[in-house]
Amino acid sequence: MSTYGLPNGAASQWESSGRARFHHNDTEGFGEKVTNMFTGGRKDSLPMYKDKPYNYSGPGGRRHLPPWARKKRTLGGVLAVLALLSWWFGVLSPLSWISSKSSGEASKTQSKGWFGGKEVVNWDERAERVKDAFKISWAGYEKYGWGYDEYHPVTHTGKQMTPQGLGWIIVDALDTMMLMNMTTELTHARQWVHSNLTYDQDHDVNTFETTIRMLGGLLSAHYLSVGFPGKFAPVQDDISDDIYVEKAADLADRLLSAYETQSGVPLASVNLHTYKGIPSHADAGASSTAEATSLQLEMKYLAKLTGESHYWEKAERVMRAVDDNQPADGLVPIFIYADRGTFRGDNIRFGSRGDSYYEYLIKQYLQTSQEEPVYQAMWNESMVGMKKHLITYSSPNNFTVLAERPNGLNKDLEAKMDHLVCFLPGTLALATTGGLPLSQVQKRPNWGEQQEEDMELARELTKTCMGMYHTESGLAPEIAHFNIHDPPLIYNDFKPKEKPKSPESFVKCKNTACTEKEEIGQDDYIFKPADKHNLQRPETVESLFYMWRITGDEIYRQWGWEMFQAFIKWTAVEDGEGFSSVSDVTKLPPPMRDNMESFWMAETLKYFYLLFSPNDLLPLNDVVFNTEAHPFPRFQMGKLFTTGWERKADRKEETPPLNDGDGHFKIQTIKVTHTVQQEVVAPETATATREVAEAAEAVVTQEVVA
Ligand code: DMJ
Repeated sequence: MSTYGLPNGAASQWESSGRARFHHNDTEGFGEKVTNMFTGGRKDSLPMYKDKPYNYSGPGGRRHLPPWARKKRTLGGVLAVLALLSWWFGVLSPLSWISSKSSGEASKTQSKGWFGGKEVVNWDERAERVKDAFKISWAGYEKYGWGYDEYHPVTHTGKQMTPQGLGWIIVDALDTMMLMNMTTELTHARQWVHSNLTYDQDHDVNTFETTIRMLGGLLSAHYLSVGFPGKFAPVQDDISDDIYVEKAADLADRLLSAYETQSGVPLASVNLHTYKGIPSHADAGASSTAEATSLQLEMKYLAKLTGESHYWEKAERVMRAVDDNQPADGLVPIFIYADRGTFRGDNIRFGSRGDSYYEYLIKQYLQTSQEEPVYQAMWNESMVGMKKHLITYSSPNNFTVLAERPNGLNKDLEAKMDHLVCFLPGTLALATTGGLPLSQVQKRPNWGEQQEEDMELARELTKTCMGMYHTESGLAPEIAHFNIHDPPLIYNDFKPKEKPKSPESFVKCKNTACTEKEEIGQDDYIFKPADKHNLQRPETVESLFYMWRITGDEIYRQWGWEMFQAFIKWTAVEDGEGFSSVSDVTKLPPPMRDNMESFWMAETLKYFYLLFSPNDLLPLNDVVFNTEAHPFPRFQMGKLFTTGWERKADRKEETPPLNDGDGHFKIQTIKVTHTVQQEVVAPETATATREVAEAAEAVVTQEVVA
């Protein structure tokens, strides 16, 4: 088989994507700690497939150890963590020679310190600290969990999700290793993919998760290795250059069986061996809307690489099925029936099960070099809908909140933000500028008030997401509930320059000399007990990355550094050999959950690294990142591909009235500002409904959510 080539029209973009500072091979250091590097995958457990190890509490976590072991490990752990932290922050600093060597003047910037002072920051050095965190995470996994799909860094155990494992952690991390130029580690991973990875396994897997992580991981590994020969961690071995795309095509063929439904909307799961789609066991068999509509970037890039149009057509058909429902104001309910292609329920949100539907609208438009305006139109509609129905403001500090309508657009607003929502501000900035620097696009004739407004909204939402990190540990919880004005203030009810604004900073001085400070924003939200965990999710640093690249405002890098330090400080496991998700960000130290999500290395550390690296490492206008942070090239459709569908001609252009037909729970938005409105909800109905909503929510937070 010949090497799969570059997509037409992408070559010049790739040539422009220079990365001059990464030349050396990375052979020293952490790799040497690994003792069982080539032992192969262990196959001793066959747990049920779980698309995310969301509620894993693990056998034998810290608290389950016998007292003698606990003591010994605690002492060892404390020493290890002390050593790690002091090394990290430069007290012992065996890495200080790296920083003194690598601190080129060009990478140093003068930033405004938190209280106005000047601070010289070496961002290259900070990117190296992220690489160190990746190396530690990878080395721990290599040593104790090699080949397993789940890794528990406290107990040093692993689990497979299918009999022989799916390469969940290895495949998801390939492109991060390439970007970080980690040749030794990549060589090992590539060998494993070549010798151990098979998708011919008689087991159900989640269609979406397997697409975004495995298919996405293989495709971006192909892109970075074949698209930039010799540039990103070049590996010398006898394995074919086509290794990644061949595995990707085999996997995609198996996944496509999920799309064999009457409507074309994919089923939630698929058996990889029998090529059989399987409906969700919950939600009356309906698929999650975000899951069904976040497969297109992967299938379309594969179609482009292989010239096989059926990948394209199957993925695209889903978009038509969704749009045929003519969702009001472009906002979609979070479930969709795969057989009929109709929505289930009215729950509208940009959090779990809604999120990447919106993300993939604008990214599909960008992926095919803006040749498919239908997706931009759908994105634009959804942004209009978001501003009209979902954007509100917290009380007392007017942080901008992207809320939910759990019972439909005509019903009450719930001011809840999943961490997952925090992808949106960065994506909004990307959509507004196409990924080009703001200073450049502002000079264009088509730039105007609307675009300025959207950038301002992106800034405010990023600040809200960053505000969620202002906890005891500096880590955000999974979900925050905001206190909002009563009645809610709604974005669209304010003129562009009169929209409520959050405070300039998260702290304020309590005296003129500013010797005493106070945090702002703590009264604006609460965390419910079931939502206080942190899964090492990437969405906020993802937005910081886009906001930095686009606006050039260094505050986003500074916030990223603060966040990164909190991750290092509180998620490092006791023996210093890895990082774990934690179960309560308000406790110090936050208790460990003993799980390292694959997106920690695939997404979170990748976005930190990109945030602190020079901007020519994967220029935003050359690539699109899939929802698992795997970069794909933008390309032209060429002769082989076309948008094979049109929106219904009889589209309803109107938006629904803001009442539910039977009088109660009408949402009254207010005009301009601060006019006191009357209570429009009968109190007893409101209380009852809130109780039901809270009960439902308690169930929801126990589920595995994307
Ligand atoms: C990732 O798998 C993807 O980013 C997905 O879109 C949402 N959930 C996780 C990260 O939080």
